[in-house]
Amino acid sequence: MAERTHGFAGYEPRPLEIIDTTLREGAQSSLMHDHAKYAFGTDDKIEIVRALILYGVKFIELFSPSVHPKERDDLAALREARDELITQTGYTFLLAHVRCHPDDVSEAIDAGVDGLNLFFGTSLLSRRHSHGSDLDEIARRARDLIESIRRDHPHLILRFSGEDAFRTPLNELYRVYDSIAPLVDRLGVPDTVGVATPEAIRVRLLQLARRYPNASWEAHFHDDRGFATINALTAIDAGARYINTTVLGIGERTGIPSMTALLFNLYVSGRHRLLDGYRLTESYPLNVLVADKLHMLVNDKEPVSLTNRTHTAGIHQKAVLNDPATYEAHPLDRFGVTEAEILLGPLSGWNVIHYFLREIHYLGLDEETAREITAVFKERVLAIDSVDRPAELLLRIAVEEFDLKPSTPPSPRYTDVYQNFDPASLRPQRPARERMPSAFSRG
Ligand code: HCA
Ligand code: CU
Repeated sequence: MAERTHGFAGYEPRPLEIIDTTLREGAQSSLMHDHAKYAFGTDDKIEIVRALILYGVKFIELFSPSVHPKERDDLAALREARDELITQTGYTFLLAHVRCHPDDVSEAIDAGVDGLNLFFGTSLLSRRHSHGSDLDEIARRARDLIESIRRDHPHLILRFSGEDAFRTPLNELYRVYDSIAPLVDRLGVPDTVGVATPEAIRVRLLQLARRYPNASWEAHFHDDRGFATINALTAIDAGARYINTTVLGIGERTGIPSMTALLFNLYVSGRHRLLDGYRLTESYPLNVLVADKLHMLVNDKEPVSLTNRTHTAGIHQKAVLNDPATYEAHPLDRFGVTEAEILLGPLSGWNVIHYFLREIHYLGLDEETAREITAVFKERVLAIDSVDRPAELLLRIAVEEFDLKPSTPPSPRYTDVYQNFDPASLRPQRPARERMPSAFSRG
């Protein structure tokens, strides 16, 4: 490992370090294809970075400033946002994702990042079709560049990844990593096209750890086969300390692991030591924040979501009434999926209120009305006494002031929808439709 004479030197990495890449990998999501609809503006990025820092993330990956002048300007704004939080949360490292190219590197350094996440395609396909360098040339160019960065900027945190590492035969990966491993703080093994299986990861990380016993490993898995989260969990078991995630798992094609899905899985499998320093109850609000930027709800494949606390099947509902644990195995309230967070979370907006009123309480309303109700609710909710639950206030406003009625008679199947938000609701309750009137007529 390199001599650590920089700011990172004083930092003791936790057993699990999330390297969040929502603003780099996430911004490459296919969702961003429709730029007019979805895009992270500077203010969005600041909000996301602040939320990540407050959540407990210490490493945030950003685009290289060479990608676009806008990225360079945004980087300055994000550094400022980060600096404002240092006294509250300690230091957060901002890392630029850069090609092994001297111009990209110097632009990132000039922009004042704390570290560089360098990458160079090592698989035969990227050698042939992407950059055209052979293995020896990759090794030489990366090594020369990294040596010069080390010499001139010893404080920088350096990582090197062989892009498409899981389609690069091990002996070929060795030819590149052998000369680079002693120079960097972390080695990355990205599964760029989502081919890896848990078994392949276990074997490969074991072999790599044997060859480079002093290296720290960073893992990055794409979800093409639906394995991204299980692969990340496996990599952690196999010794990777640094894991790339994004909020909601957004990224190229099917994306990479969702941060909250990963932490949730670690929690339910009792790996609490790995969760040190992460504010798990902020998980749901963080998901809502990013979903909101994408003009969507937290998606239904995300474990830390509102939809994961609803039960529609009649037979499920009956059992849940007797004991919610029958169909709810997981403590989602620990991850912030509670009525209070849903409605009062600092990031809750009109669309979650729209969903809450329509899908949870079956009130017929359009988006415009949801916006209006949200404005009234937000203004009034600050003044309510602690006995008055926010959901009751919201329903009173919706029914008494906006005259909302239950939407078109729900089909019999949907009368049985049942939600379980709070630990208090662990006691038996009547079905949702019967409960509804008491929710807004108090006492
Ligand atoms: C990319 C590809 C990448 C890089 C990951 C890494 C991948 O978009 O440049 O630098 O470790 O999946 O290989 O995201
Ligand atoms: Cu990727």
